[in-house]
Amino acid sequence: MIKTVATTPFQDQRPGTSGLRKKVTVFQGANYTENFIQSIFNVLEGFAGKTLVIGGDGRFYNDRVVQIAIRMAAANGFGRVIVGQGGLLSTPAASNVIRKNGAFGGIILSASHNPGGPDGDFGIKYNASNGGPAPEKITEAIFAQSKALASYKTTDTADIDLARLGATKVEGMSVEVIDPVADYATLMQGLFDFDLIRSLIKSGFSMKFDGMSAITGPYGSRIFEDLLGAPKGTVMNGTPLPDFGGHHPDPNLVHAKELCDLVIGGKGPDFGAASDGDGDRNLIVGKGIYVTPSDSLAIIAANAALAPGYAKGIAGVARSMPTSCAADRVAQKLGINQFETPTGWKFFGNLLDAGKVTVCGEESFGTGSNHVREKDGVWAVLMWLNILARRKESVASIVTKHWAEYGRNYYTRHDYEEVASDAANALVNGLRARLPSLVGQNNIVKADDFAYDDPVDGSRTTGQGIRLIFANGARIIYRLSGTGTSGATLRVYIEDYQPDSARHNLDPQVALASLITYARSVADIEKLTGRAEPTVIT
Ligand code: G16
Repeated sequence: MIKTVATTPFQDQRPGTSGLRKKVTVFQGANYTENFIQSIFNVLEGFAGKTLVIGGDGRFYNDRVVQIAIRMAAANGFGRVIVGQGGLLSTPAASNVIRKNGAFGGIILSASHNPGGPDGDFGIKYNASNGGPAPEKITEAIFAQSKALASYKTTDTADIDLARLGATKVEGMSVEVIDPVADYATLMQGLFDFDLIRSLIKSGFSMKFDGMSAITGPYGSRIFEDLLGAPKGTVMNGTPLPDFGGHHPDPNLVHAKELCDLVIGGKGPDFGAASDGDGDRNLIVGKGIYVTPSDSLAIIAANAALAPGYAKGIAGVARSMPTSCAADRVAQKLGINQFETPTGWKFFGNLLDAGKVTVCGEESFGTGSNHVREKDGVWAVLMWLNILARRKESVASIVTKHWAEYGRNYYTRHDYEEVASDAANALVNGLRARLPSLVGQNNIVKADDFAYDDPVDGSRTTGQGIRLIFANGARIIYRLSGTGTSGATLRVYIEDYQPDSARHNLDPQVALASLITYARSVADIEKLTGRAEPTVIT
Protein backbone atom coordinates (compact mmCIF):
# COMPACT_ATOMS: atom_id res chain seq x y z
CA MET A 1 0.00 0.00 0.00
CA ILE A 2 1.28 3.47 -0.88
CA LYS A 3 1.73 5.69 2.15
CA THR A 4 2.84 9.22 2.92
CA VAL A 5 5.28 9.48 5.81
CA ALA A 6 5.71 12.73 7.76
CA THR A 7 9.34 13.81 8.10
CA THR A 8 11.44 16.76 9.20
CA PRO A 9 13.86 18.39 6.75
CA PHE A 10 17.67 18.34 6.87
CA GLN A 11 19.77 21.41 6.21
CA ASP A 12 22.90 19.64 4.94
CA GLN A 13 21.78 17.85 1.78
CA ARG A 14 23.47 20.10 -0.77
CA PRO A 15 24.92 17.96 -3.59
CA GLY A 16 28.64 18.57 -4.15
CA THR A 17 30.85 18.07 -7.22
CA SER A 18 29.04 14.80 -7.91
CA GLY A 19 25.89 14.22 -5.88
CA LEU A 20 25.35 14.02 -2.13
CA ARG A 21 28.22 12.28 -0.34
CA LYS A 22 28.23 11.64 3.40
CA LYS A 23 29.28 9.00 5.86
CA VAL A 24 27.24 5.79 5.72
CA THR A 25 26.14 6.50 9.28
CA VAL A 26 24.59 9.79 8.15
CA PHE A 27 22.59 8.07 5.39
CA GLN A 28 21.49 5.47 7.96
CA GLY A 29 19.93 8.19 10.12
CA ALA A 30 16.12 8.15 10.33
CA ASN A 31 14.59 9.40 7.05
CA TYR A 32 17.90 10.86 5.79
CA THR A 33 18.01 8.75 2.62
CA GLU A 34 14.25 8.88 2.04
CA ASN A 35 14.22 12.68 2.38
CA PHE A 36 16.94 13.13 -0.23
CA ILE A 37 15.30 10.77 -2.72
CA GLN A 38 11.93 12.47 -2.23
CA SER A 39 13.60 15.87 -2.74
CA ILE A 40 14.90 14.59 -6.09
CA PHE A 41 11.46 13.38 -7.15
CA ASN A 42 9.82 16.63 -6.01
CA VAL A 43 11.89 18.74 -8.41
CA LEU A 44 11.31 16.46 -11.41
CA GLU A 45 8.29 17.03 -13.62
CA GLY A 46 6.39 14.73 -15.94
CA PHE A 47 7.79 11.35 -14.91
CA ALA A 48 4.45 9.62 -14.25
CA GLY A 49 4.50 6.23 -15.95
CA LYS A 50 8.08 6.71 -17.18
CA THR A 51 11.27 4.71 -16.61
CA LEU A 52 13.84 5.22 -13.84
CA VAL A 53 17.21 3.44 -13.81
CA ILE A 54 18.63 2.49 -10.40
CA GLY A 55 22.02 0.99 -9.62
CA GLY A 56 25.11 1.50 -7.56
CA ASP A 57 28.72 0.57 -7.01
CA GLY A 58 27.92 -2.14 -4.47
CA ARG A 59 29.41 -0.40 -1.49
CA PHE A 60 28.07 -1.04 2.01
CA TYR A 61 24.41 0.10 2.29
CA ASN A 62 23.90 -0.10 -1.52
CA ASP A 63 21.60 -3.09 -1.04
CA ARG A 64 19.34 -1.24 1.40
CA VAL A 65 19.13 2.03 -0.54
CA VAL A 66 18.28 0.26 -3.80
CA GLN A 67 15.21 -1.24 -2.11
CA ILE A 68 14.24 2.12 -0.58
CA ALA A 69 14.58 3.83 -3.99
CA ILE A 70 12.49 1.17 -5.78
CA ARG A 71 9.65 1.48 -3.24
CA MET A 72 9.73 5.27 -3.40
CA ALA A 73 9.80 5.27 -7.23
CA ALA A 74 6.67 3.10 -7.22
CA ALA A 75 4.91 5.30 -4.66
CA ASN A 76 5.79 8.45 -6.59
CA GLY A 77 4.33 7.17 -9.85
CA PHE A 78 7.15 5.90 -12.06
CA GLY A 79 5.94 3.26 -14.51
CA ARG A 80 9.08 1.15 -14.70
CA VAL A 81 12.37 0.73 -12.86
CA ILE A 82 15.37 -0.89 -14.53
CA VAL A 83 17.87 -2.07 -11.93
CA GLY A 84 21.19 -3.90 -12.27
CA GLN A 85 21.34 -7.44 -10.89
CA GLY A 86 22.28 -7.33 -7.22
CA GLY A 87 21.57 -3.57 -7.32
CA LEU A 88 24.83 -3.08 -9.21
CA LEU A 89 25.64 -0.82 -12.16
CA SER A 90 28.88 1.00 -12.81
CA THR A 91 28.31 4.74 -13.24
CA PRO A 92 29.07 4.73 -17.01
CA ALA A 93 26.97 1.59 -17.49
CA ALA A 94 24.06 3.31 -15.69
CA SER A 95 24.46 6.28 -18.03
CA ASN A 96 24.29 3.88 -20.99
CA VAL A 97 21.19 2.09 -19.65
CA ILE A 98 19.42 5.46 -19.23
CA ARG A 99 20.24 6.48 -22.81
CA LYS A 100 19.57 3.12 -24.43
CA ASN A 101 16.13 2.76 -22.84
CA GLY A 102 15.06 6.38 -23.25
CA ALA A 103 14.62 6.51 -19.47
CA PHE A 104 13.42 9.63 -17.70
CA GLY A 105 16.53 9.54 -15.52
CA GLY A 106 18.47 7.49 -13.04
CA ILE A 107 19.49 7.27 -9.42
CA ILE A 108 23.11 6.24 -9.01
CA LEU A 109 24.35 5.11 -5.62
CA SER A 110 28.04 5.80 -5.26
CA ALA A 111 30.66 7.70 -3.37
CA SER A 112 33.07 6.93 -6.19
CA HIS A 113 36.66 6.54 -5.03
CA ASN A 114 35.88 7.27 -1.37
CA PRO A 115 36.36 4.34 1.06
CA GLY A 116 33.37 2.11 1.84
CA GLY A 117 32.15 -0.10 4.68
CA PRO A 118 30.02 0.73 7.73
CA ASP A 119 32.36 3.60 8.66
CA GLY A 120 33.03 4.65 5.08
CA ASP A 121 31.19 6.91 2.68
CA PHE A 122 27.99 6.61 0.70
CA GLY A 123 26.47 8.80 -1.99
CA ILE A 124 23.39 9.36 -4.11
CA LYS A 125 23.14 11.31 -7.34
CA TYR A 126 20.51 11.94 -9.96
CA ASN A 127 21.24 11.64 -13.68
CA ALA A 128 18.95 13.15 -16.28
CA SER A 129 17.54 11.65 -19.49
CA ASN A 130 20.76 12.37 -21.42
CA GLY A 131 22.45 9.94 -19.02
CA GLY A 132 24.54 12.66 -17.38
CA PRO A 133 24.71 14.11 -13.88
CA ALA A 134 21.97 16.64 -13.23
CA PRO A 135 23.08 20.20 -13.96
CA GLU A 136 23.49 22.71 -11.13
CA LYS A 137 20.06 24.27 -11.53
CA ILE A 138 18.54 20.87 -10.70
CA THR A 139 20.94 20.02 -7.87
CA GLU A 140 20.32 23.42 -6.29
CA ALA A 141 16.55 22.89 -6.60
CA ILE A 142 16.94 19.48 -4.89
CA PHE A 143 18.85 21.19 -2.07
CA ALA A 144 16.11 23.81 -1.70
CA GLN A 145 13.46 21.05 -1.53
CA SER A 146 15.42 19.09 1.06
CA LYS A 147 15.54 22.06 3.42
CA ALA A 148 11.75 22.28 3.59
CA LEU A 149 10.57 18.71 3.01
CA ALA A 150 7.60 17.67 5.18
CA SER A 151 6.80 14.17 3.90
CA TYR A 152 7.86 11.39 1.58
CA LYS A 153 6.02 8.66 -0.28
CA THR A 154 6.79 4.97 -0.09
CA THR A 155 5.03 1.61 -0.03
CA ASP A 156 4.98 -1.21 2.47
CA THR A 157 5.86 -3.90 -0.10
CA ALA A 158 8.53 -6.48 0.65
CA ASP A 159 12.08 -6.32 -0.75
CA ILE A 160 12.50 -7.30 -4.40
CA ASP A 161 14.72 -10.30 -5.17
CA LEU A 162 17.51 -8.54 -7.06
CA ALA A 163 19.58 -11.69 -7.50
CA ARG A 164 17.26 -13.00 -10.23
CA LEU A 165 17.14 -11.51 -13.74
CA GLY A 166 13.65 -10.71 -15.04
CA ALA A 167 10.58 -8.58 -14.37
CA THR A 168 8.28 -8.23 -11.40
CA LYS A 169 5.81 -5.62 -10.10
CA VAL A 170 5.72 -3.23 -7.15
CA GLU A 171 2.40 -1.40 -6.72
CA GLY A 172 1.72 -1.63 -10.46
CA MET A 173 5.22 -0.40 -11.39
CA SER A 174 7.29 -2.89 -13.33
CA VAL A 175 10.78 -3.67 -12.04
CA GLU A 176 13.25 -5.20 -14.50
CA VAL A 177 16.44 -6.73 -13.14
CA ILE A 178 19.10 -6.68 -15.88
CA ASP A 179 22.63 -7.99 -16.36
CA PRO A 180 24.76 -4.96 -15.41
CA VAL A 181 27.51 -5.78 -17.93
CA ALA A 182 25.77 -6.97 -21.13
CA ASP A 183 24.59 -3.66 -22.66
CA TYR A 184 27.83 -1.96 -21.73
CA ALA A 185 29.96 -4.69 -23.34
CA THR A 186 27.90 -4.38 -26.53
CA LEU A 187 28.43 -0.62 -26.57
CA MET A 188 32.20 -1.07 -26.24
CA GLN A 189 32.28 -3.63 -29.08
CA GLY A 190 30.71 -1.01 -31.33
CA LEU A 191 33.38 1.59 -30.53
CA PHE A 192 36.62 -0.38 -30.51
CA ASP A 193 38.29 -2.93 -32.76
CA PHE A 194 37.95 -6.02 -30.58
CA ASP A 195 39.47 -8.30 -33.27
CA LEU A 196 42.58 -6.17 -33.45
CA ILE A 197 42.96 -5.96 -29.67
CA ARG A 198 42.41 -9.73 -29.44
CA SER A 199 45.23 -10.32 -31.90
CA LEU A 200 47.51 -7.95 -29.95
CA ILE A 201 46.86 -9.97 -26.80
CA LYS A 202 47.32 -13.25 -28.68
CA SER A 203 50.68 -12.04 -29.95
CA GLY A 204 52.01 -11.95 -26.38
CA PHE A 205 51.16 -8.42 -25.24
CA SER A 206 50.47 -8.66 -21.51
CA MET A 207 48.27 -6.56 -19.26
CA LYS A 208 46.82 -6.31 -15.75
CA PHE A 209 43.60 -4.59 -14.79
CA ASP A 210 43.01 -3.73 -11.14
CA GLY A 211 39.30 -3.72 -10.25
CA MET A 212 40.23 -2.52 -6.74
CA SER A 213 37.58 -4.88 -5.25
CA ALA A 214 34.99 -2.51 -6.66
CA ILE A 215 32.39 -2.44 -9.43
CA THR A 216 34.58 -2.93 -12.53
CA GLY A 217 35.78 -6.45 -11.64
CA PRO A 218 32.88 -8.13 -13.50
CA TYR A 219 33.14 -5.66 -16.40
CA GLY A 220 36.89 -6.29 -16.67
CA SER A 221 36.55 -10.09 -16.52
CA ARG A 222 33.83 -10.16 -19.20
CA ILE A 223 35.55 -7.71 -21.54
CA PHE A 224 39.29 -8.29 -21.11
CA GLU A 225 39.29 -11.99 -20.28
CA ASP A 226 36.15 -13.45 -21.93
CA LEU A 227 35.80 -11.23 -25.00
CA LEU A 228 39.39 -10.17 -25.67
CA GLY A 229 41.08 -13.40 -24.64
CA ALA A 230 43.40 -12.09 -21.94
CA PRO A 231 44.37 -14.94 -19.60
CA LYS A 232 42.40 -15.53 -16.40
CA GLY A 233 44.04 -13.53 -13.66
CA THR A 234 44.51 -10.49 -15.90
CA VAL A 235 41.89 -8.85 -13.69
CA MET A 236 43.18 -8.44 -10.16
CA ASN A 237 40.96 -7.62 -7.16
CA GLY A 238 38.04 -8.49 -9.45
CA THR A 239 35.33 -9.32 -6.91
CA PRO A 240 33.27 -6.31 -5.76
CA LEU A 241 33.25 -6.10 -1.95
CA PRO A 242 31.04 -3.83 0.18
CA ASP A 243 34.11 -2.39 1.91
CA PHE A 244 36.48 -2.72 -1.10
CA GLY A 245 38.58 -5.08 0.98
CA GLY A 246 39.36 -2.23 3.35
CA HIS A 247 41.15 -0.35 0.58
CA HIS A 248 40.60 3.07 -0.90
CA PRO A 249 39.22 2.35 -4.42
CA ASP A 250 41.00 5.31 -5.96
CA PRO A 251 43.09 4.43 -9.02
CA ASN A 252 46.23 6.47 -8.48
CA LEU A 253 49.88 5.91 -7.65
CA VAL A 254 49.15 5.74 -3.93
CA HIS A 255 46.11 3.48 -3.80
CA ALA A 256 46.89 1.25 -6.81
CA LYS A 257 50.46 0.80 -5.58
CA GLU A 258 50.69 -2.95 -6.16
CA LEU A 259 49.76 -2.55 -9.84
CA CYS A 260 52.02 0.46 -10.29
CA ASP A 261 55.02 -1.23 -8.70
CA LEU A 262 54.50 -4.24 -10.94
CA VAL A 263 54.08 -2.40 -14.23
CA ILE A 264 56.06 0.83 -13.83
CA GLY A 265 58.83 -1.20 -12.21
CA GLY A 266 59.38 -2.71 -15.67
CA LYS A 267 59.46 -6.42 -14.73
CA GLY A 268 55.71 -6.96 -15.06
CA PRO A 269 53.25 -6.75 -17.94
CA ASP A 270 53.39 -4.31 -20.85
CA PHE A 271 50.31 -2.41 -19.77
CA GLY A 272 48.44 -1.78 -16.54
CA ALA A 273 45.17 -0.07 -15.76
CA ALA A 274 42.80 0.39 -12.84
CA SER A 275 39.37 1.80 -12.21
CA ASP A 276 37.67 3.19 -9.13
CA GLY A 277 34.76 2.40 -6.82
CA ASP A 278 32.03 3.11 -9.38
CA GLY A 279 33.99 2.52 -12.59
CA ASP A 280 34.22 6.01 -14.01
CA ARG A 281 37.88 6.77 -13.27
CA ASN A 282 40.95 5.23 -14.86
CA LEU A 283 44.67 4.90 -14.26
CA ILE A 284 46.99 4.07 -17.16
CA VAL A 285 50.56 2.80 -16.68
CA GLY A 286 53.07 1.15 -18.99
CA LYS A 287 56.46 -0.46 -18.54
CA GLY A 288 58.53 2.22 -16.84
CA ILE A 289 55.92 4.96 -17.18
CA TYR A 290 52.91 6.48 -15.46
CA VAL A 291 50.63 8.40 -17.81
CA THR A 292 49.12 11.42 -16.07
CA PRO A 293 45.38 11.80 -16.65
CA SER A 294 46.05 15.12 -18.38
CA ASP A 295 48.54 13.52 -20.78
CA SER A 296 46.21 10.57 -21.30
CA LEU A 297 43.44 12.95 -22.38
CA ALA A 298 45.76 14.69 -24.84
CA ILE A 299 47.06 11.40 -26.26
CA ILE A 300 43.54 9.99 -26.59
CA ALA A 301 42.41 13.17 -28.39
CA ALA A 302 45.38 12.96 -30.76
CA ASN A 303 44.87 9.24 -31.51
CA ALA A 304 41.11 8.72 -31.16
CA ALA A 305 40.63 8.35 -34.91
CA LEU A 306 42.54 5.04 -34.69
CA ALA A 307 39.46 3.51 -33.02
CA PRO A 308 36.56 2.60 -35.34
CA GLY A 309 33.96 4.52 -33.31
CA TYR A 310 35.93 7.74 -33.77
CA ALA A 311 37.37 7.10 -37.24
CA LYS A 312 35.72 10.21 -38.68
CA GLY A 313 37.66 12.36 -36.19
CA ILE A 314 36.51 14.19 -33.10
CA ALA A 315 34.52 17.43 -33.00
CA GLY A 316 36.37 18.89 -30.06
CA VAL A 317 37.90 18.26 -26.68
CA ALA A 318 36.94 19.68 -23.29
CA ARG A 319 38.91 19.61 -20.06
CA SER A 320 38.23 20.86 -16.55
CA MET A 321 40.10 24.05 -15.69
CA PRO A 322 42.68 22.45 -13.34
CA THR A 323 43.52 19.76 -15.94
CA SER A 324 46.80 20.52 -17.73
CA CYS A 325 46.69 22.40 -21.02
CA ALA A 326 48.23 19.46 -22.93
CA ALA A 327 44.90 18.67 -24.66
CA ASP A 328 44.60 22.29 -25.87
CA ARG A 329 47.73 21.84 -27.98
CA VAL A 330 46.23 18.80 -29.67
CA ALA A 331 42.96 20.66 -30.33
CA GLN A 332 44.88 23.56 -31.85
CA LYS A 333 46.83 21.27 -34.14
CA LEU A 334 43.74 19.33 -35.22
CA GLY A 335 41.81 22.57 -35.68
CA ILE A 336 38.93 21.36 -33.49
CA ASN A 337 36.89 22.94 -30.67
CA GLN A 338 38.47 23.24 -27.26
CA PHE A 339 36.69 24.11 -23.99
CA GLU A 340 37.75 24.72 -20.39
CA THR A 341 35.03 23.99 -17.82
CA PRO A 342 34.78 23.94 -14.01
CA THR A 343 35.60 20.69 -12.19
CA GLY A 344 32.69 18.23 -12.39
CA TRP A 345 31.60 15.97 -15.23
CA LYS A 346 28.18 17.66 -15.21
CA PHE A 347 29.73 20.65 -16.99
CA PHE A 348 30.56 18.55 -20.07
CA GLY A 349 26.95 17.44 -20.60
CA ASN A 350 25.74 20.44 -22.62
CA LEU A 351 28.88 20.46 -24.80
CA LEU A 352 28.46 16.75 -25.56
CA ASP A 353 24.71 17.04 -26.19
CA ALA A 354 25.29 19.95 -28.57
CA GLY A 355 27.95 17.99 -30.49
CA LYS A 356 30.59 20.62 -29.73
CA VAL A 357 33.01 18.08 -28.24
CA THR A 358 33.54 14.33 -28.55
CA VAL A 359 36.21 13.66 -25.92
CA CYS A 360 36.41 15.10 -22.38
CA GLY A 361 38.77 14.64 -19.49
CA GLU A 362 39.85 15.72 -16.06
CA GLU A 363 43.03 15.58 -14.05
CA SER A 364 41.12 13.59 -11.43
CA PHE A 365 41.60 10.37 -13.43
CA GLY A 366 38.51 10.82 -15.60
CA THR A 367 38.29 10.48 -19.37
CA GLY A 368 35.31 9.80 -21.57
CA SER A 369 33.46 10.59 -24.76
CA ASN A 370 30.03 11.19 -26.22
CA HIS A 371 29.17 7.46 -26.01
CA VAL A 372 27.68 8.11 -22.54
CA ARG A 373 27.44 11.20 -20.32
CA GLU A 374 29.80 10.06 -17.57
CA LYS A 375 33.52 9.56 -17.53
CA ASP A 376 34.31 5.94 -18.20
CA GLY A 377 37.20 3.92 -16.81
CA VAL A 378 36.90 0.75 -18.91
CA TRP A 379 36.32 2.86 -22.06
CA ALA A 380 39.64 4.65 -21.44
CA VAL A 381 41.44 1.32 -21.04
CA LEU A 382 39.93 0.01 -24.29
CA MET A 383 40.84 3.23 -26.09
CA TRP A 384 44.45 2.79 -24.97
CA LEU A 385 44.42 -0.87 -26.02
CA ASN A 386 43.05 0.08 -29.43
CA ILE A 387 45.74 2.75 -29.85
CA LEU A 388 48.47 0.33 -28.73
CA ALA A 389 47.18 -2.34 -31.12
CA ARG A 390 47.13 0.08 -34.06
CA ARG A 391 50.46 1.77 -33.37
CA LYS A 392 52.29 -1.38 -32.30
CA GLU A 393 54.44 0.65 -29.93
CA SER A 394 54.91 0.62 -26.17
CA VAL A 395 53.06 3.02 -23.86
CA ALA A 396 56.35 4.79 -23.11
CA SER A 397 57.11 5.29 -26.79
CA ILE A 398 53.65 6.73 -27.49
CA VAL A 399 53.94 9.14 -24.55
CA THR A 400 57.48 10.34 -25.27
CA LYS A 401 56.71 10.83 -28.98
CA HIS A 402 53.64 12.84 -27.97
CA TRP A 403 55.80 15.09 -25.79
CA ALA A 404 58.36 15.46 -28.58
CA GLU A 405 55.63 16.59 -30.96
CA TYR A 406 53.62 18.85 -28.67
CA GLY A 407 55.99 19.66 -25.78
CA ARG A 408 55.48 18.36 -22.24
CA ASN A 409 53.13 19.91 -19.71
CA TYR A 410 54.80 18.95 -16.44
CA TYR A 411 51.98 18.53 -13.96
CA THR A 412 51.32 17.59 -10.36
CA ARG A 413 48.47 17.84 -7.86
CA HIS A 414 49.14 18.25 -4.15
CA ASP A 415 46.22 17.42 -1.83
CA TYR A 416 45.97 18.52 1.78
CA GLU A 417 43.23 16.25 3.10
CA GLU A 418 41.03 16.72 6.15
CA VAL A 419 42.16 20.25 6.83
CA ALA A 420 39.94 22.22 9.22
CA SER A 421 37.20 23.82 7.07
CA ASP A 422 37.72 27.27 8.61
CA ALA A 423 41.43 27.22 7.79
CA ALA A 424 40.83 26.06 4.23
CA ASN A 425 38.21 28.74 3.64
CA ALA A 426 40.46 31.39 5.17
CA LEU A 427 43.26 30.35 2.83
CA VAL A 428 41.12 30.55 -0.32
CA ASN A 429 39.38 33.77 0.78
CA GLY A 430 42.74 35.31 1.63
CA LEU A 431 44.08 34.51 -1.83
CA ARG A 432 40.92 35.81 -3.46
CA ALA A 433 41.26 39.12 -1.65
CA ARG A 434 44.89 39.45 -2.76
CA LEU A 435 44.37 38.57 -6.43
CA PRO A 436 44.86 42.08 -7.87
CA SER A 437 48.10 42.57 -5.92
CA LEU A 438 49.53 39.25 -7.15
CA VAL A 439 49.60 40.31 -10.79
CA GLY A 440 53.14 41.44 -11.57
CA GLN A 441 54.67 39.41 -8.72
CA ASN A 442 57.05 36.65 -9.81
CA ASN A 443 55.98 36.97 -13.50
CA ILE A 444 52.29 36.39 -12.75
CA VAL A 445 50.31 37.89 -15.64
CA LYS A 446 46.83 36.88 -14.57
CA ALA A 447 45.31 36.08 -11.17
CA ASP A 448 41.59 35.37 -10.96
CA ASP A 449 38.81 33.20 -9.58
CA PHE A 450 37.67 31.00 -12.47
CA ALA A 451 34.15 31.55 -13.79
CA TYR A 452 32.50 29.63 -16.63
CA ASP A 453 29.89 30.80 -19.09
CA ASP A 454 28.20 27.77 -20.59
CA PRO A 455 28.12 28.40 -24.35
CA VAL A 456 25.02 26.22 -24.77
CA ASP A 457 22.57 27.37 -22.10
CA GLY A 458 24.21 30.69 -21.17
CA SER A 459 24.43 29.82 -17.44
CA ARG A 460 27.31 31.33 -15.46
CA THR A 461 29.17 29.42 -12.71
CA THR A 462 31.50 31.43 -10.49
CA GLY A 463 34.04 30.73 -7.73
CA GLN A 464 35.55 27.66 -9.41
CA GLY A 465 39.18 27.98 -8.34
CA ILE A 466 41.92 30.53 -7.85
CA ARG A 467 44.26 30.71 -10.85
CA LEU A 468 47.74 32.19 -10.93
CA ILE A 469 48.93 32.25 -14.53
CA PHE A 470 52.55 33.06 -15.30
CA ALA A 471 54.09 34.79 -18.32
CA ASN A 472 55.47 31.52 -19.71
CA GLY A 473 52.06 29.78 -19.40
CA ALA A 474 52.84 28.01 -16.09
CA ARG A 475 49.85 27.81 -13.74
CA ILE A 476 49.17 27.34 -10.05
CA ILE A 477 45.55 26.63 -9.11
CA TYR A 478 43.92 26.34 -5.69
CA ARG A 479 40.49 24.94 -5.03
CA LEU A 480 38.61 23.07 -2.34
CA SER A 481 37.36 19.60 -3.20
CA GLY A 482 33.61 19.13 -3.51
CA THR A 483 33.66 15.37 -2.90
CA GLY A 484 35.13 14.88 0.58
CA THR A 485 33.09 14.03 3.66
CA SER A 486 35.36 15.13 6.54
CA GLY A 487 36.77 18.61 6.93
CA ALA A 488 38.09 20.22 3.76
CA THR A 489 40.54 19.03 1.14
CA LEU A 490 42.73 21.72 -0.38
CA ARG A 491 43.89 20.85 -3.87
CA VAL A 492 46.88 22.67 -5.37
CA TYR A 493 47.50 22.01 -9.07
CA ILE A 494 50.88 22.98 -10.51
CA GLU A 495 51.81 22.98 -14.18
CA ASP A 496 54.66 24.16 -16.36
CA TYR A 497 55.27 23.76 -20.08
CA GLN A 498 58.56 22.44 -21.46
CA PRO A 499 58.90 22.51 -25.26
CA ASP A 500 62.50 21.16 -25.31
CA SER A 501 62.50 17.36 -25.68
CA ALA A 502 65.99 17.18 -24.18
CA ARG A 503 64.33 18.23 -20.93
CA HIS A 504 61.38 15.85 -20.92
CA ASN A 505 62.87 13.21 -18.64
CA LEU A 506 62.62 14.92 -15.28
CA ASP A 507 60.56 13.81 -12.30
CA PRO A 508 57.65 16.32 -12.25
CA GLN A 509 58.35 17.08 -8.59
CA VAL A 510 61.86 18.17 -9.62
CA ALA A 511 60.79 19.99 -12.79
CA LEU A 512 58.15 21.90 -10.82
CA ALA A 513 60.16 22.39 -7.59
CA SER A 514 60.36 26.17 -7.65
CA LEU A 515 56.68 26.58 -8.54
CA ILE A 516 55.76 24.16 -5.73
CA THR A 517 57.74 26.20 -3.22
CA TYR A 518 56.13 29.41 -4.44
CA ALA A 519 52.63 27.86 -4.36
CA ARG A 520 53.10 26.96 -0.70
CA SER A 521 54.51 30.30 0.38
CA VAL A 522 52.22 32.67 -1.51
CA ALA A 523 49.15 30.95 -0.05
CA ASP A 524 50.64 30.60 3.46
CA ILE A 525 49.66 26.93 3.42
CA GLU A 526 51.76 25.84 6.39
CA LYS A 527 50.86 28.84 8.53
CA LEU A 528 47.13 28.56 7.87
CA THR A 529 46.68 24.77 7.84
CA GLY A 530 49.55 23.58 10.01
CA ARG A 531 50.62 21.26 7.17
CA ALA A 532 54.20 21.39 5.93
CA GLU A 533 53.57 18.71 3.29
CA PRO A 534 50.57 17.49 1.31
CA THR A 535 48.90 14.17 2.22
CA VAL A 536 48.69 12.88 -1.35
CA ILE A 537 50.75 13.80 -4.40
CA THR A 538 49.61 12.65 -7.84
C1 G16 B 1 33.95 13.69 -9.20
C2 G16 B 1 33.49 14.48 -10.38
C3 G16 B 1 34.67 14.90 -11.20
C4 G16 B 1 35.68 15.64 -10.34
C5 G16 B 1 36.07 14.78 -9.16
C6 G16 B 1 36.97 15.51 -8.17
O1 G16 B 1 34.48 12.48 -9.63
O2 G16 B 1 32.60 13.76 -11.20
O3 G16 B 1 34.21 15.71 -12.23
O4 G16 B 1 36.81 15.99 -11.08
O5 G16 B 1 34.92 14.39 -8.47
O6 G16 B 1 36.26 16.56 -7.64
P1 G16 B 1 36.81 17.36 -6.40
O7 G16 B 1 38.14 17.90 -6.84
O8 G16 B 1 35.77 18.43 -6.18
O9 G16 B 1 36.97 16.41 -5.24
P2 G16 B 1 34.07 11.12 -8.94
O10 G16 B 1 34.89 10.09 -9.64
O11 G16 B 1 34.43 11.31 -7.49
O12 G16 B 1 32.61 10.99 -9.16
